[in-house]
Amino acid sequence: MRAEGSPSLLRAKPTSTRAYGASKTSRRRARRYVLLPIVGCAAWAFLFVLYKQHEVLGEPSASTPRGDTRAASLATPSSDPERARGVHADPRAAETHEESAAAAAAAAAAAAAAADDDDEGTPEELRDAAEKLMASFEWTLPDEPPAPPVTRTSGAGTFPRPEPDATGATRTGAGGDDARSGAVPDGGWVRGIRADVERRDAVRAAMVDAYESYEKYAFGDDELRPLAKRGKNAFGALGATIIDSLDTLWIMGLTEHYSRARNWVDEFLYFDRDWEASVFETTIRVLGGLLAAYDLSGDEMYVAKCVELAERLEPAFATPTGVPKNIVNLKTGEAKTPAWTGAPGVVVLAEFGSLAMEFGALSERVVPNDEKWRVLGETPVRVALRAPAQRHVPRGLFPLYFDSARARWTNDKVSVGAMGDSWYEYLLKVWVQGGRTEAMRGWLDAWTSAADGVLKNLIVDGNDDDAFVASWAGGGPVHEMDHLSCFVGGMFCLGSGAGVTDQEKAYLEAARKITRACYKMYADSPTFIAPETIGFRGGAAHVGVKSNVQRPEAIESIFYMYRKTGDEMYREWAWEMFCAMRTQYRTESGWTGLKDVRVNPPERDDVTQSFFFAETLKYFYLIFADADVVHLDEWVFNTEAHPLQVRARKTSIV
Ligand code: DMJ
Repeated sequence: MRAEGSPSLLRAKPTSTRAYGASKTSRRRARRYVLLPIVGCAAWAFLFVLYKQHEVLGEPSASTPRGDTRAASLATPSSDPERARGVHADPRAAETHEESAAAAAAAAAAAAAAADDDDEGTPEELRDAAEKLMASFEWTLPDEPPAPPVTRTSGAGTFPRPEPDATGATRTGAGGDDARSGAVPDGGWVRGIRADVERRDAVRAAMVDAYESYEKYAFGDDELRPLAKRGKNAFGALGATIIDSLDTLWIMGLTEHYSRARNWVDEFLYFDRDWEASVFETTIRVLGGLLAAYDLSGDEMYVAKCVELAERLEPAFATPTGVPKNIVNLKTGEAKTPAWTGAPGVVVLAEFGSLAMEFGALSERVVPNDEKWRVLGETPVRVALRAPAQRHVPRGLFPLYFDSARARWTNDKVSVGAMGDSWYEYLLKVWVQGGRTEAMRGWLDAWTSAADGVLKNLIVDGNDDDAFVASWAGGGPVHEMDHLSCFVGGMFCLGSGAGVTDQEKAYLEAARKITRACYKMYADSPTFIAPETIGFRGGAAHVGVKSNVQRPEAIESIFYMYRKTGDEMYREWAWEMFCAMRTQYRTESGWTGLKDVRVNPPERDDVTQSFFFAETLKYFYLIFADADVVHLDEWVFNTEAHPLQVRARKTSIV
C-alpha cells in the first residue's frame, strides 16, 4: 500500500556499519518500534471513525484533485510547507518522543477535521492522507544522528605536488612522460585560478532553489516533476536525486541540505526492492554518488551502503564471460538483457563497459581491500578488448552491441554519444583514477587507440573553427551528433595531459573545436538552450531532436577547457549558458527541461533530472570556483560527475 520510496515504519533495515554509537541507535529504534505503532494505531482508529462517519453522512465531493491530496495532507501539521514535509524541520524542536507523538496525534486530528470540514475525499484519499501523515511524522523524530562535520575540501590528495624548478615555479603544464610513469600525476592544469565569487554564488543559489523544490515536493523520490509538484521514480525509488546531489551539496558547502540528504541515506535508503534496475544507471548514479560522498566526507556509513548495493548488482555479472547483463532485479537477483538489442544475452557497450571506476573504487574503500569488486568491473572491459574486431568498424572504435555469452560483437554501428559514450570515457578515466601508473597502461593504450580512431573517423570540421562528432554505420560516418557527444571535448582535453607531444596537441585542438561547436549549439538557439541532437552538413549544424533534458556534456567540456587553459572566454560562455538555463528551466516549483528549444518561451517537460544536480550545476559551480576545489590531479569524475579520489594502483587485469 505504501508507495515505494516513502519512509516506512515497517521497513526492515539492513544492518550496516554505522558512524554512530550502537546504543544510541538501539534506543532510537526501540522508541520507534514500540511507540510509533501505538501512535499509528491511534491515528488509524481516529481516521477509521471519520471514514465511517463519511459513509453515514453520504458520498464525499470529488472536487479535490488527486494530485493536490499530498500537498493538502502534508500541509496540515504546519502552515509552513517545508516544515510539513519534515525535511526542514529541526528534529530537536520536539524535546521528547512523547511530545512529538502528541503533536502528531493533534496533527492527525487536525488533518481529519480539515477533511471533514470540507466534506472532501474518498475513503482511499483519507487512507492516503493518513499514510502520508504518518510518513511525514517519522521525519520529525527526535534523536536524529548528528550531522557529520562538513568541512570544505580543497581537493588535497596524497600525491606529491610538482617540485618547484630552478626559478621557483611549479611545473605547471608539465607532466607528459613523468605523469605517465606515475611519478607526478599532473594533467597540465592551470594553477592559481581564483573564484569569480559573484557568479559562483549565483550558481550556488540556483542549486539551493532547485534542490529545495525537490525537497519540498519529492524528497525521497528519484526525481521531481516540478509542474505536477510531485515525485517520479525511474530508478527504483532509491532517492536518485538525493544521492546524485550529495557531493554537489558538499562541494558547495550547503551544510544543512547535505546533512538532511546524508541522514536520509542513513535512515531510509535500502536496496531490497522488487525493481528491475539498470546496472549501469544504478552504478553511475547511486554507487558513484555514495562513493564520492564517502571520499569527500570520510563518513563510513556510505561504504556499508555501497557494499549492500554492489551485492544486489552482482548477480548481473553471472554470465559465461563475466560481461554483465544490463538489467537486474534488486530483490530477486534475476538478470536479463533488453529486448531491443536483438537477441537474448546481447548487451549495450556503454552499459557493460563503464562500471570499472565505481567497482574499482569500492574495492579500495572496503576494509580489508576486496579485489572482487575491481575484478568484476574490469572483466567486461578485458573481454571486450580481446574480442575479434568487427568488420566495417574502424580500428580503435567499438560496435554498440556485444553478446555477453559468446564474447563477440553483434552489430557494426558506432557512437560516442548514446549507448557508446562512457565506454570511451572510462578507458581514459580508469587510467587517471589509478594514478597513471605503469600497471594501468592497458587502459591508456586502449584509450589512445580509441581516441585516434575517433579523431580519424568521426571528427568533422565545421566552418566556424569548430568540429562535430559523427557516428558510424554501414561502413561510413553518419553526420548526426547527440548533445551527449559533447563530452568528447572534455575527454580529449583530459587526455591531452600537458599538451607536450604532437599527439597531445592534436587532442587538445580537437577538444577546443568540439567545445566550441557545443557552445554554439546553445548560442545559435532562439532559447540559448541546445537541442538533444543536431545534424550537420556543409560545415553547419541544424536541429535534430528538439528537446533538452538539462544535460551536462557541453558545460562539462567548457569546464575542462577552462581548467586546462585559463582562458576567460570559457567563463563567459558558461555564464551565458547558466543565465539562459535560469531563465528557461526555472519555475516557482522547480527547474524543468524543455520540449522544444526552438520556441521561446518554451514548453516545459516537467522533470528535474537527477544529473542536473550531479553534473550540470556542479560543473557550472566549479568553473567559477577556485581551481583548487576538486583539483583534477587528485580527483577524477565518474560519468555522472561524482568525484573519486585518484589513488595509485599496482594492478589491473586490463
Ligand atoms: C548522465 O547520466 C551520464 O553522464 C551518462 O554517462 C550519460 N547521460 C547522462 C547525462 O546526460
